[in-house]
Amino acid sequence: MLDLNTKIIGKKIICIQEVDSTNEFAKEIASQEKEGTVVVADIQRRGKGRKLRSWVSPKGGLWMSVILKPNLHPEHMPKLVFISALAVVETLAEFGIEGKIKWPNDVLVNRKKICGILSEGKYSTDSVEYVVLGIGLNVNNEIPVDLLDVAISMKDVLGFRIPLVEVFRSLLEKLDKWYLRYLDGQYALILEEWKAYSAVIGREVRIVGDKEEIIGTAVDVSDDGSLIIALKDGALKKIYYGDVSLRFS
Ligand code: BT5
Repeated sequence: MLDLNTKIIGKKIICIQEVDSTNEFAKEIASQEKEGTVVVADIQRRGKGRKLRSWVSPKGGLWMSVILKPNLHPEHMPKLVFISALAVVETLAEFGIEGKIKWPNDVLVNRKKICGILSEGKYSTDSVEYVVLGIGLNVNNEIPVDLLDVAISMKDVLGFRIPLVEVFRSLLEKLDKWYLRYLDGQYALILEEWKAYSAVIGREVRIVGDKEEIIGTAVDVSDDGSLIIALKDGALKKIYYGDVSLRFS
């Protein structure tokens, strides 16, 4: 039994040995579940990233999805990715690892991706039915050769394996703490903390979106989840989607 100290997150935990995707599984059951229910799997056969990219999910990693039903306007949904990244960074810190957040959904260690976050949801223009927050954290799993330049695990950083269940417990507790702050409307605190751990703020970045590529300096994040870029001519532009790479690093 997991001895959890949480108010909402993890009151019910569904553990599966092997599943296509914990996010897909969680979405299927989300309407019937109370918020806080967590789906966790040893292995994902078809772990998903954004835009149909795949997320490599062999045994040894933490692959989980949390069902949330915040009674808030959908405009506040992007901040759920921020609180997830904060919970991951704090969890890493508990194990002596310094993580940095790369907008919008990555946590990096030594400039390599240790965690990806995928938020999906069902909502109308003015209310949220549910949000599924998917978190993939490389813990003891092997990183495939073709990702070794861009991905890293906690085991690789520390040089030894750590109990997956301890990482899971820590992450659920941190997520619970940040989710309570989120429900309490502590958005300024969330943005400030996020910025404190950001790998992008103050840096020159290149952002590849669906239709355009932008180069500029990342100066801030906004309450609506966007990244604010100062362009060469000094104009500010809000970016809502894209892949960021840090320049001159
Ligand atoms: C993400 O997408 O980073 C979101 C990943 C979310 C995974 C979790 S696991 C639990 C839940 N269930 C799911 O099915 N998904 C969620 P994106 O920013 O699009 O990044 C995807 C890219 O990351 C891939 O194209 C690879 O380059 C890289 N990648 C794949 N597997 C990785 C891994 N295990 N570690 C680090 N990088 C990886």
